[in-house]
Amino acid sequence: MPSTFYVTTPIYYINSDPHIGSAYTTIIADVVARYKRMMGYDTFFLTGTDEHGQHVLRSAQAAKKDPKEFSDELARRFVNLWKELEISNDAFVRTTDDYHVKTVQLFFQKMYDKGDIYLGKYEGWYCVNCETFWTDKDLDENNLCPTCQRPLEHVKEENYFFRLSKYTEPLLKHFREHPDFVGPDFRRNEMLRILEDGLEDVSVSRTSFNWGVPVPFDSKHVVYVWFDALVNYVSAIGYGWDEEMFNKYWPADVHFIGKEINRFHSLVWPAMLMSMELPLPKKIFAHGWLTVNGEKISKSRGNAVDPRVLIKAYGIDAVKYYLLRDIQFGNDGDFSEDNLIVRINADLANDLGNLIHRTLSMISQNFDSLPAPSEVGAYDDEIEKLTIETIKEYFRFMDEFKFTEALTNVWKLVKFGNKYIDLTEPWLLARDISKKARLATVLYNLSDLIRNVAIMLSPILVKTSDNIFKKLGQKFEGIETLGWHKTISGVKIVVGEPLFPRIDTKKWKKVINMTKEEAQKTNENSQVTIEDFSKLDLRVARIVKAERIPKSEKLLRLILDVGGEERQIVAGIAKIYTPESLIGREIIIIYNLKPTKLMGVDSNGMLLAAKDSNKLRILTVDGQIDPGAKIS
Ligand code: ME8
Repeated sequence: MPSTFYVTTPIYYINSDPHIGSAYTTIIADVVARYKRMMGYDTFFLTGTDEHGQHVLRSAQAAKKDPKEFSDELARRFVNLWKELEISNDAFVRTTDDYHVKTVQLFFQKMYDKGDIYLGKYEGWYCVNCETFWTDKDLDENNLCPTCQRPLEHVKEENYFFRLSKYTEPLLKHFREHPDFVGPDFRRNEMLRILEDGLEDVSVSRTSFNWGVPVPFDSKHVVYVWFDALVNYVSAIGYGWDEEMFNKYWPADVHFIGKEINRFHSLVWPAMLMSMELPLPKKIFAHGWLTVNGEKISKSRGNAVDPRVLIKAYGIDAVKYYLLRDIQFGNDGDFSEDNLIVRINADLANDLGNLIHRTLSMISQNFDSLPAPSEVGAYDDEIEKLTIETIKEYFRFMDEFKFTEALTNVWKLVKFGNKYIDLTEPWLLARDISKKARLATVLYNLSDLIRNVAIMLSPILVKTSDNIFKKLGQKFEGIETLGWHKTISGVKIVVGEPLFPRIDTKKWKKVINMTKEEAQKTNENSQVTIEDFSKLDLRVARIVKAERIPKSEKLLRLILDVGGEERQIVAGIAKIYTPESLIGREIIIIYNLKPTKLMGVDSNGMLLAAKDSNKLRILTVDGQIDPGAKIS
């Protein structure tokens, strides 16, 4: 049986825009999922959106939208963001999905039948923003929500209650028997303290509104949004609808969450699972909170940074590297744009970028292909030993979610690579033909170090690692190839451009607090020159024939007249345009795009279309113009 690994993020409330804080947890979970896949685990990575409850309902009402329509629109933002951030989730759960709703009802019914849910009256405080009940003893003199510091509402409702108190002792026992159940240790200790005080029963239904999962046996009630949300971790992997999948992945190996929702995950959720007689997750890891440039992330401060702005300006790999390297996972941390730039210049451009560029340049100047090792010499033992040690330490740190340490350790090797160049002086070896064999070994050793670094970085710097492999003419053939002297020699290498250009801090405008559009316009990195633009040959084309491509919902085959020349292109617009509606229309195409095949059909060019969050429209010209006309 292959081993499985199941990792989750919190499911995010749809009514706040995703920011660098929500992206942080998802990026971490993605790194872990990629690492586990690389290690050969059959990995399942889940994220999603939390769409029920009073807060979402009120936001929908404020936007004058039906809550389901509102949710559909906003959930898409998360789906799209994760795509842009190259998040490799295997599923995306929405709490409005049918299978999820049914599973929540199954939980509620079973727990009720067992006597763990009973009808009662709730009177106390409620934070609509955090969807959390609070009692007087939780509050200080300001009567604000202890988590988000917003005003609370007084609630008096008939509610169903979950007999959480019954699970105090079983939970204490579980915590004692599984010291690693909650991480980091100081978060486990916080939970233990709450447990030692004894748990009180909690409200698990609401009656004052109806945007939620209906309680199966009492239509006046909807299930409390947190009860509903926590069930996502099992509903998404088949509980109640695909037993085989559920048994394959449950219990989860790790739930990654922020510290403010630890109580729900480490106390309420395990108690619900105990009530359902299901195994508990192996680990809950509650990380700290990020601030941005020293301030709490909030819309009103304007620092709820859209992660897209950052990746546009700095690149996804650099942002990820910075987050994992500079912020000690588990503790609170600050996202500082200055420090991000320092990391890019020092670690990525200088240490890693230079090592690779120097090595590849010397190979291309002195050999036709990547040379095989030949004559051994001084410092070879050292580079081998350090590579092997680094790999060992890397596994240890990654397995413990110690990303800062894992990267610091890899960088020790990167720095040693540069030092090895200084010590072995390959530029001197290159001057003397009798030293060619030694030069071959030095450059092979460096290539091998770089290849090992690329493998270790691959769960984090996905694109960069892929690029390094291409530059070295290598293919990643599995984790067994992580080790000394497993680089294939005799292959063509590609020097190309350095991987990370240095940021000139004198000219650079920082992007935090900018909108996506401003950021795009401001920095040279994301600007194109007129020469760049002139590489594109854009032309007007008239559609003369259009038809659906069999077995494809999205694709149309279009025959175009481009100034007397007939062209065929394939366009993904079948869901929006019928073939008939397109005949005779004048569209804009990229004329000099490399031809490709889509669903086996040749496509020679691409039409341009504009897209917002839910519409797509083809670009046309303002009035009649001859097909073939150039766009400039
Ligand atoms: O709580 N720093 O959703 P949510 C680090 N729907 N992480 C942060 C952060 C910050 N400043 N801000 C947000 C909910 N996060 C519930 C969860 S799960 C069954 C239901 C991350 O949209 C962090 O992971 O408020 C935090 O726990 C989560 O976003 C809260 O997301």
